[in-house]
Amino acid sequence: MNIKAVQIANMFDLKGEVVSAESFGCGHINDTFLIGTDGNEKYILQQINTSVFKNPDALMGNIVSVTEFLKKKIIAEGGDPTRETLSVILARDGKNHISFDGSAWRMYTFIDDSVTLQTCETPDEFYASACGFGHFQKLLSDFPAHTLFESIPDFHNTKKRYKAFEEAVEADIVGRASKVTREIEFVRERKEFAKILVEMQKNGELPLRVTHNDTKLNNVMLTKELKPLAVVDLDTVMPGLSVNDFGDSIRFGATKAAEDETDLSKVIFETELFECYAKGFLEECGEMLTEKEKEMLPVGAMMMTFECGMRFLTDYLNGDTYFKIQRKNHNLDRCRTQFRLLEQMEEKREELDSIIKKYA
Ligand code: ADP
Ligand code: GN1
Ligand code: MG
Repeated sequence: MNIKAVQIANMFDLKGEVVSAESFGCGHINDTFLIGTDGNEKYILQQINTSVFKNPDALMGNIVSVTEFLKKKIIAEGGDPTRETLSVILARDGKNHISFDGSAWRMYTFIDDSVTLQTCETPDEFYASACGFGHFQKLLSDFPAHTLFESIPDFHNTKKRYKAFEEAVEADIVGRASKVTREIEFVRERKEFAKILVEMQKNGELPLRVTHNDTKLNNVMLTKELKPLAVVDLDTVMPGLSVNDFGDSIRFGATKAAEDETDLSKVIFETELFECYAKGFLEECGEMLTEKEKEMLPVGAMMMTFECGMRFLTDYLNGDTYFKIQRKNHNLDRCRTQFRLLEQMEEKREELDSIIKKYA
């Protein structure tokens, strides 16, 4: 039991007395706790990572307005607003989060009787996650984008991410660059590629939409029957590109290997998984996407895989200050799986294009 989490949980307006507080989930950014009470209610308590999210007030403003908007839509389509999106629990003083000892904390109801997957075992699971994220995209299609605070500026600006990578190589503050010359070269060979989507957005070929921006498998909850239930981890809901939302799911889920698998022979990009994600995503939100967006979905997959691998490498070079790590070289292991997946996507590009054409 985490005593500090219990103390903080008691500052929120909960039904029942807090009886347990245990670390929960596998997120790389926030610290998450499952809070048990002496009644039937369970809650999710999170310490917001304020070195990543520097303005928790504005961040929570986003989450409250997005979830209120979603709840109205969910009610209108006959769904259950208490289970199909996050519900923010207010603190006893009426605020939507708590500042405690310089840190920021928030509480959600726990979405019970649900499943969060860390890897995909079957195409059906991945299809369900695609429907979940595709539906989320559709529900937010008329959300007023200008009211959203940009919680992490330039989050998927791959061109700027490339610049940050070169700066990390140059500074080499923990002396690791000489250990990863192959990975550095891999990134440099793709310097031009890094710019493609950023430039298409700038010149109007791809529209900015309200997107999730962190669509990995463990950010969508499924029912026990493996049907889509709720999209969580709404910190990065901001204006972004639909192809990146598609792509981030593919980079994480279109393989049976974990993101940090060290045996690269197991890191196999599964075209079959790509296909069932494409099918589910396009069934849910294909109608609202432009022809160009659909055409660029495979590039979104390659871009997010490239960008994420490059971010892991950058963090490794910077001494592991951004992503939580559980072991030595963790970020390097993560980087290598991403680059292995990207190589396979590049080889299979034509096949991926024709799969998209089939469902577009
Ligand atoms: P991070 O930003 O660190 O990834 P998340 O918000 O994704 O944090 O939370 C971590 C994990 O906790 C999620 O992957 C999910 O499994 C679980 N989780 C988050 N919110 C809820 C909730 N309201 N109900 C049940 N589980 C949740
Ligand atoms: C982080 O928060 P989490 O674990 O869902 C990261 C994503 C990365 C992902 C890699 C805010 O996601 O951008 O793609 O790790 N989130 C943030 O697993 O940086
Ligand atoms: Mg998460």
